[in-house]
Amino acid sequence: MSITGRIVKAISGTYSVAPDDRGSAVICKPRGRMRFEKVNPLVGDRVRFEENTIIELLPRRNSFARPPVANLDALVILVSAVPPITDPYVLDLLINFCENEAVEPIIVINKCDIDDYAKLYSAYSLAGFTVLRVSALENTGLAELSAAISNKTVAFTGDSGVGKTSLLNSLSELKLKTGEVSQKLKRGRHTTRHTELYDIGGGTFVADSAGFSSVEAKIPTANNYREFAEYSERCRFADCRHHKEPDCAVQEAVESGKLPRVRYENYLRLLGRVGER
Ligand SMILES: Nc1nc2c(ncn2[C@@H]2O[C@H](COP(=O)(O)OP(=O)(O)OP(=O)(O)O)[C@@H](O)[C@H]2O)c(=O)[nH]1
Ligand SMILES: [Mg+2]
Ligand SMILES: [Zn+2]
Repeated sequence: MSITGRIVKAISGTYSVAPDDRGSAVICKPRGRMRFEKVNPLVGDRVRFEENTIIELLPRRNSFARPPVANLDALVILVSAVPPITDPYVLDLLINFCENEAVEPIIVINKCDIDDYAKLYSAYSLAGFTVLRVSALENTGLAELSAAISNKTVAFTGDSGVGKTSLLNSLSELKLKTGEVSQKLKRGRHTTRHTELYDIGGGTFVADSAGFSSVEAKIPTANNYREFAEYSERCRFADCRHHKEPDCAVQEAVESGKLPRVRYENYLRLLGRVGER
């Protein structure tokens, strides 16, 4: 007899499934036909399984390639002004993935004990995003973050070394392995190597996964700049791309400081890339 559950861990084609009846997790492989159909189960996927075989993937609300997770309530994007310094363009790519999947991004500036990334904080707050400041090292800002993710299933994402696992440890009783940031390369060492969903209490589940050093894999669409909407209706042309068109209310808002310039510059860069496809 088959039962339903949720995938909580994925390591090279083997999955741990937590049954809905709250029994302990069961190690499963997808059944042969699913592999044949190239269905790729993800952490967070709801499945039907029988003994040690996943027999059906239930419909998803949303899914991501980076990190490889499904059915999120929010995506927590970690950034840092300390190596590995987050390029706002990478942040915008991740935000665009969220907009495509209608998942709310929560931007978290980590390592604020050293630098609180004031420029990024003001630009993304101005754009209307939730931006929180924390230090996983000194345990500051954790109450606000806990409140923002309370009772939700979320994933932490961001460059290797930005402090995803450290932050998860700080928010919970977990003692997961963390890694150093290479002084020479100013990059993390890819310490976390698989994706796993952790129950941190209060109905909150957090997926930790391998960090990345590039997200160029799939270019999202450029029309996802939510803060442009209230201005773009006043552009002279209904199909204004806010680039070289005259009487563009978006460009005027950027010039007058009502819209953050960094977002606009990333928008133009993305517009160019999308056009290349
Ligand atoms: N100063 C400071 N260092 C931090 C903070 N959070 C994490 N670190 C350090 O950053 C390094 C990387 O932390 P990890 O938690 O392993 O980073 P990660 O994002 O999980 O990295 P991957 O698993 O490789 O993707 C460690 O040396 C941490 O001690 C912080 O708030 N302040
Ligand atoms: Mg990690
Ligand atoms: Zn315009």
